[in-house]
Amino acid sequence: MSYADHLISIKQLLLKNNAKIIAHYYVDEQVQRLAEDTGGFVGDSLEMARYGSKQKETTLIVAGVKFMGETAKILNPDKKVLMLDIEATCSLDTGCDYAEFKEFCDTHNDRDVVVYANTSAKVKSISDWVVTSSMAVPLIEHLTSLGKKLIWAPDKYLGNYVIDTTGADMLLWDGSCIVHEEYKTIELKNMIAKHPDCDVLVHPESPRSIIQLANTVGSTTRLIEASKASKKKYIIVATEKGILYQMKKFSPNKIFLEAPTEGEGATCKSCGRCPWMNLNIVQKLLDVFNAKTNEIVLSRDIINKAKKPIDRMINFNLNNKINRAS
Ligand code: CIZ
Repeated sequence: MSYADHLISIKQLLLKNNAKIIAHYYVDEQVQRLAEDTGGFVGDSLEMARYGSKQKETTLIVAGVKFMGETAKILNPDKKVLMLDIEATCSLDTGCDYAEFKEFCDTHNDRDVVVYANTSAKVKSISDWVVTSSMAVPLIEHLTSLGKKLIWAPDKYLGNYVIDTTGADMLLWDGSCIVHEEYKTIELKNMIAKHPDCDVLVHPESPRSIIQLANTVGSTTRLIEASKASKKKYIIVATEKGILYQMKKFSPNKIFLEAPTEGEGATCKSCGRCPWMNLNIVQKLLDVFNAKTNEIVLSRDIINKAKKPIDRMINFNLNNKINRAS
């Protein structure tokens, strides 16, 4: 089937089922295009959640990973939320088990609990704050100015970046993203040396030695903005390569290079591609309404508890007018 045929079929299915597609920057390029061309949305997890809440359609199709579907459900409990693939998860989410995390929090109950959006609804339900990478630094600065001691979970690299930037007193959970953890420092230095006329854009889920080589460190939205603003010919990108679709769309004349994941210490995970984001393929957009097993189901209790720290995040963002591109 051609792209045009897919587009016609998917538009009809969406109309018939009163549905809209909400996709993440990290999914397959064709899926992002189909979301855009059917009047849906592509963005980071915070924007996806916000956008979903404003739609009149009764069904949201989430092309991304499970925590994004759960956040969409928490903010839209009366809508049906369908994942393109219910097995699509995230190593940060699976690496932060609810029972173990609860024990950790109970042991340090003098600390406020801040969790990254990349966690399960259950983990969010026992947290004080949810953050995305776009607002981690300003929120932690704010909490630190109030004299708060914190627990941070699950990404230790993002946690360390926040501590380096804000000086916060945070206990870190030992989690990591299997994609960002794989970037290789010596190989990145070599790539920069080969392309001196370059900007280096790095997501803060990367190790500190990679972050130290960046011109810009930030969320997916921030990195896309930085790629647009860059005056350089070469842009080296250290984040999931699905994002390159958006970057190339806005800057067709720039040359984008994927930060190296091969080299000393590389494993079969080192491909710069998230295996779970990669489950979001076009065929599943055609099958999504018949799949039966891909609906996000959460109890009212979890929805009510997890909504509190998510609402706090959204309100903090609004009150502090954090730039969408930060
Ligand atoms: O929050 C998100 O969407 C993720 C996973 C990354 C980012 O930086 O936007």
